[in-house]
Amino acid sequence: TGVQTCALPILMLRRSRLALAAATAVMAAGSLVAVAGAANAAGALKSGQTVYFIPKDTLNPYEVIADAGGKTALKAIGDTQVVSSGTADTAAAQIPSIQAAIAHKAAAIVIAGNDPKALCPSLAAAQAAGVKVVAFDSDVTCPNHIFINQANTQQIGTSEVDLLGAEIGYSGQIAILSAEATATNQNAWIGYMKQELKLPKYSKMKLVSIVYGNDDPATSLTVLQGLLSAYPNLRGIISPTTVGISSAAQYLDTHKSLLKHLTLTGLGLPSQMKKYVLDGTCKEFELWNPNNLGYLAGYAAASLASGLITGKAGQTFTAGKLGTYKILPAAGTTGPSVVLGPPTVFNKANINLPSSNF
Ligand code: RAM
Repeated sequence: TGVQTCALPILMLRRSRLALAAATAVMAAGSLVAVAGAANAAGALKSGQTVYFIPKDTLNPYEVIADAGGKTALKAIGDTQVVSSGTADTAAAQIPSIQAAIAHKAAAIVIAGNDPKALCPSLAAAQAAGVKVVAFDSDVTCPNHIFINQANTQQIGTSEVDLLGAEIGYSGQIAILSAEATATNQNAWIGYMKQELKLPKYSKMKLVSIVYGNDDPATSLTVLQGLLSAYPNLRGIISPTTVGISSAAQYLDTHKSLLKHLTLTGLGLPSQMKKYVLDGTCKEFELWNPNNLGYLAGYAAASLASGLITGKAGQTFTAGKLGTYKILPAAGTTGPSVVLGPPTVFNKANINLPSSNF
């Protein structure tokens, strides 16, 4: 891209000059990136393209908000969004939507993977037909895509354990109420939770069970009840899914005696959790802005589909009101990725703020 071919000579210039000249070169590098970014925003994005957003499912309010952010971005560019997925969080339910994107000659697909690998053959078929692939929310391990990550994966995992630990005095049995067992995002966060729990600070906190509510409120409630009867001394639950935490909060709200020994935290939508924070059922939880996540993914997809980026680490693109983002190198099985930003902890102090209104 323009950004890359510009950046290289400036780097060489900076290396070849003495300290005095280096300051000027740094300024030049900064402004050149800024100019390239502005050019992206100004008009090089192609309008009239169709982008398929394929969320984990079409019913989850979190996914609906993320898709709406994507629509705002694509509308501003002059592109069209189609939202298509199943109602259950399985890869099988997403495959017809990938096929529809191919049939309708979509320029790009933005997908939240219900499974890291099972979607790869269908996504490869899409790529063979010229469709660019972006994952958001939950990554896929297929080649040639970028992942729009909501926040640093390790930070999400470790901070969840930190929040719960501080609330329960770093002691007692804890459990995780997750989404579907194949979800790349929850599994990655849980991996870091387990790693964090190995630190000496958490030696008295014991992870006794992980249950899967499949991001379905009824299933989440059933597995929660099973968990509570199997572990009557449970001190804490981390639910790293907005569906799981809101289902659990709803149950605990009507079974308040459990709150004498049980603490709930995780990743929740402020709009769903506000009631439970204000009445003390859940003291604090975390999230990022899912609308911005979809918006960023929309710009990433349009930038790929317009040929402004190819998805290589180090490339930058402009995401409208959010500014310029850089593609980070692949790490392990993730990415290459773009990170939206750090999560926010929500509690009584900020749950009523207009900025928490999502
Ligand atoms: C649920 C979904 C989604 C996740 C959020 C935190 O809505 O599982 O993938 O990112 O929770």
